[in-house]
Amino acid sequence: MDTLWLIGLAVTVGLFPPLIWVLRSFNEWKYCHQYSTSKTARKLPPGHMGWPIIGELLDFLWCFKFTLKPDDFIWKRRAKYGDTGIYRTHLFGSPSIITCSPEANRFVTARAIEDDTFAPGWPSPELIGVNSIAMVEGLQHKRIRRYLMEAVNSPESLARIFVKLQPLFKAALKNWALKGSITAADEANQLTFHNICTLLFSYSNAPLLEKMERIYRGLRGGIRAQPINLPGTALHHALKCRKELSSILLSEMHDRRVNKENSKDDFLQVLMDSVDSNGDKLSEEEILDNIVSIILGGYASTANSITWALYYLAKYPAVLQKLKEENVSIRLKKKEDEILTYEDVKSMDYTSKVIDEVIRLANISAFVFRTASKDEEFNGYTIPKGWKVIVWLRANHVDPQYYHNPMEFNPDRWDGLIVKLGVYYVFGGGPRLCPGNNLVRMELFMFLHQVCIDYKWELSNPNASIHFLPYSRAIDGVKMTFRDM
Ligand code: HEM
Ligand SMILES: *[C@@H]1O[C@H](CO)[C@@H](O)[C@H](O)[C@H]1NC(C)=O
Ligand SMILES: *[C@@H]1O[C@H](CO)[C@@H](O)[C@H](O)[C@H]1NC(C)=O
Ligand SMILES: CC(=O)N[C@H]1CO[C@H](CO)[C@@H](O)[C@@H]1O
Repeated sequence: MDTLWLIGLAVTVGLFPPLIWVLRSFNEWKYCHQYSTSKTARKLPPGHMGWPIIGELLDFLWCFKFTLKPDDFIWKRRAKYGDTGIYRTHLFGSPSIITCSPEANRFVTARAIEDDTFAPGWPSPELIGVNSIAMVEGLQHKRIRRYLMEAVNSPESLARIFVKLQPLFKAALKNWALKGSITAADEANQLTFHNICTLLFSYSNAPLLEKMERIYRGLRGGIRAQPINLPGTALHHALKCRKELSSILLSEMHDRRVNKENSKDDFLQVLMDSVDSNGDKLSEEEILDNIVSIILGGYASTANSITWALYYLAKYPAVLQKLKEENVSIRLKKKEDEILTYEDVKSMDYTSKVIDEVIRLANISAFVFRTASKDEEFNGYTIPKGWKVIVWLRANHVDPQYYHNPMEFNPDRWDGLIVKLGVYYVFGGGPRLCPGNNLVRMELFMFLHQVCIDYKWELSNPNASIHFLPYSRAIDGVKMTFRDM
């Protein structure tokens, strides 16, 4: 009996290393064998494809969830394979290329619009919409983008935002102070959702806003979920929400079409009315899909920026003090109830640097995804057709090569600092550069202007740990006391 057991143990122990070796080699062989012979000129970037099925997911989770040092994922590969700026891996179910140097990131993102080499890598096209700016490619992308930019990024639109949003910011801040203590992330979400519905559809009554928020949550849940459409799944629910949203918006558009008096001064109206040089308009489907895209692109990102701004200003009182000082010259020039304008922000240098710094440090958009539509070469490495490309933006934003003492929140670092192209890439670049970049900056100008003059706040848990999945957030939602000055 004992001998049998011992033999069994010996065999098991003896088989263990070969088994590990087989498992460890399986993905490498499966995805890379056609590149490995020295005869082919094509060479994959350095890296490893990890374990069967899961690839390198465990290492990813290790860095993002357990050690809470997300960029170790990149630093480790740099240390092991050299600073190539491009690595191969297997993540989220696909063989993938990670790019992380400014040059490689720009190689993938900043290409001519007519070049369809890197298609968007979004999941669930049926939720985002096949006509969404984030889905379409090439000339169709250029066409849709022109309308969208007119709605959200033209000087006229941006100037009008100041009139529409400042009363909302003012009311929200007053309400926060009445509460005395708040969870900043929740309040910023609510405020931002109200803002975005106002800008898009001029919606402001509470039941309608609640309904829209519920629909949004359903949609978003589906985008993150497994792609299984059965009753009870998140995707199923999300598709239902999307239908509900369509019917609300189609009837809104219908009302505006049949009666000109129903037209309003908002993004939806611009999308409905604008004509291109051929006299063409967007179709209703195209408008719908892009309204969804604006909400998906603009809601959480703006709310997070507001939350992180409060967080960093609470941690760096000297910065807050300088920010306040800038208001003197601006506010003293104005009458009691006069609001900040689009013209004013051009002279708000320090506030502008605070905004740049918040967005640099807060990793609002940590990655961008693409799919390679054909084989492509970067610095002698092949990016194979069909592989996903993960454009790793975040590492460069805190790389000491480019930023002195990178983890410090220091708006003055921007005085005369010129980083090379692709380093400060918070809004991406090239033809898909974030179309909401000015919109979010204007919202932050309005918010910071009001909050720094009239209120004071203090973090309840200054040492709350920061988590990175699915996005960067303090684990307590940034609880704080919030009072009138
Ligand atoms: C701090 C806030 C924001 C950050 C950091 C951010 C970041 C980004 C990044 C990195 C991209 C590029 C994606 C790619 O290359 O595939 C992008 C695209 C996009 N963003 Fe933003 N964004 C922000 C706010 C907004 C806002 C307020 C809107 C609302 C209009 C918006 C709407 C979009 C849309 C529609 C796209 C897709 C553009 C295209 O594919 O051509 N974003 N954003
Ligand atoms: C932003 O990303 C960097 C690098 O991954 C990380 O060190 C930093 O803590 C992150 N900050 C936030 C607020 O997520
Ligand atoms: C937070 O941590 C710092 C040092 O790491 C410590 O001095 C401080 O007392 C802590 N604050 C709270 C509220 O725990
Ligand atoms: C810190 C600071 O100087 N704040 C000023 C901002 O502007 C108002 C005028 O509206 C002054 O009263 C504050 O002293």
